[in-house]
Parts: sequence; C-alpha cells; structure tokens
Amino acid sequence: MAESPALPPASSSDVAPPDAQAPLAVPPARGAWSLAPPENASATGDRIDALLATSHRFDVALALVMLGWLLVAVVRFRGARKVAPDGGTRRSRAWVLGLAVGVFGVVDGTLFLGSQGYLNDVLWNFRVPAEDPRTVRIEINAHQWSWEVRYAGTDGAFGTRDDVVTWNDLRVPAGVPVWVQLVSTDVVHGFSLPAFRVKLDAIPGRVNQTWFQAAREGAWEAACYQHCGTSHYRMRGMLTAMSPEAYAAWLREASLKAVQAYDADDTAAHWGWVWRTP
Ligand SMILES: [Cu+2]
Repeated sequence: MAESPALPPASSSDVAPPDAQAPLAVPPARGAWSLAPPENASATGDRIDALLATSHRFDVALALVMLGWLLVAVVRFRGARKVAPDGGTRRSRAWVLGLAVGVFGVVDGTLFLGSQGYLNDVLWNFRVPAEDPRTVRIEINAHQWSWEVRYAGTDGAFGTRDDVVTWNDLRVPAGVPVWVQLVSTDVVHGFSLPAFRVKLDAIPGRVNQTWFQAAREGAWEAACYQHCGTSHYRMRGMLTAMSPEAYAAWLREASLKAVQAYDADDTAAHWGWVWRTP
C-alpha cells in the first residue's frame, strides 16, 4: 500500500460522467422512523448485526438498572434530611470501584472480543478472496461527486484496452467474493454499502481495500457516508448483484464495447493500477 495509485489529473473530476446523474432504480426507502438496520444482503453481515444487537441489549439493561436505582433513591430517600456529602467508607468505595470495573469488563470486553473476531475472521481476512478463484476484483476511484468503477474486462488484467468503466453503477455476481480497492481523486470520501455493512474511506494517495460477498441477487444503494462537499448527496450509486452467468455475459459485452471505444489519448480514463495484493 506504500505506492500511490496512478490518479488522473485533477481536472478530470470536472468532466461530468456520462450517466452519473441519470435517475437510478433505487428500491423504495424504508420508513424514516425505523430503528432497524437496513436489509442485510451480505453473506457475513449477520455477524455485525449480532454485535450491534448485543450492544443494544447492554444499553437497555444498563439504562434499566440506572433508571431503577434513580427511582428507588427518589422514593426511598424522599424528604430525607440534608446531610453533608462524605467520601464513603473504604468498603463502599471498593464496592463502587469493583462494580464499575466489572460492568466495564463485561460490556466493553464482550464488544471488543466480538469486534476483534469479526475483523480477524472476515474484514481483514483477505485470504478468503485471495484463495477463491471466482473472486471478482474491482477498482473504485471516488470523485467529487461520483464513483468511477473499473473492472479488469475479459482479459483479467487492469490497465488494458478492455477495462470496463462504469459510473455510480457497481455490478457484481452474487455468492462470490468481491474484492474492492479504493482510491480518491480529490477529497476524502466514504465508500459505503449499507446493505452489506461495508464502510471504507477513500483517501487521495492511498489504496484502501475491503471485500464482501452478496448473499443473493438484487439491487442496493451505494453511498458516500462523509460530507465531501456541496454535492455530496449526488454520490448515490447502485450495486447490482446478478447471477454469475448474467454477470459474465454483462462483462463480456461491456468489455467488447470498451475495446471499440478505447482512446489512448484520453488520459483521464487511464487511472487504473496493476492489481496489488497486500
Ligand atoms: Cu463523497
């Protein structure tokens, strides 16, 4: 990750992508008042959801204990004579300290170990996409304000004439690991696939990476989760998970068109890099 990716000249972000502002077939939004996380479309998203649910259970339990104690104290000591505060006895202080450390250890320890397990098993476990021959590799370049997505095309190599480039339109096969390497042309952006529990910063001069696997076919939103300028809201893309056959057919056709439309002088189009493994 030490090298900087080959980024296009800054002016290329001024060139409006052909279809970046075209209306997207976004599925209807859920109710604004829903507290539930978005639909989980990822093969591993249930681990994040379970961790979140555990965290919420702790929140509820601790809030109940504190509110309960508050209520007991208000009722029990109602009208009590005012006494000067004191520091308590050694014994009472030890009790409070022990309780605080115990609650902290159980709550934060559980969440820490759960997060660590998810990171090691899934998020940082790049052996999964590296060892799966079906893995699809995608390079994403974030702009103010759109996502430019590059596929290696039928030859499987990046930076060649048959590279497929799309704007705000991610296509992946369902049931297959998708390995993403992400850069930014201009400012810091936040690449986010809410239905896949994916969030990753796009930082100029850095290649960040993540991977995910669509559990089924469908279409979900891709968004920028960091306010990156006045038109931040326009960085709305779609991720479409297709059957592996449909994906292969789409890539073949798009690859063919890319070769026909290839322009060696269009320097802004040549921002891809040779795929690098960590
Ligand atoms: Cu952004």
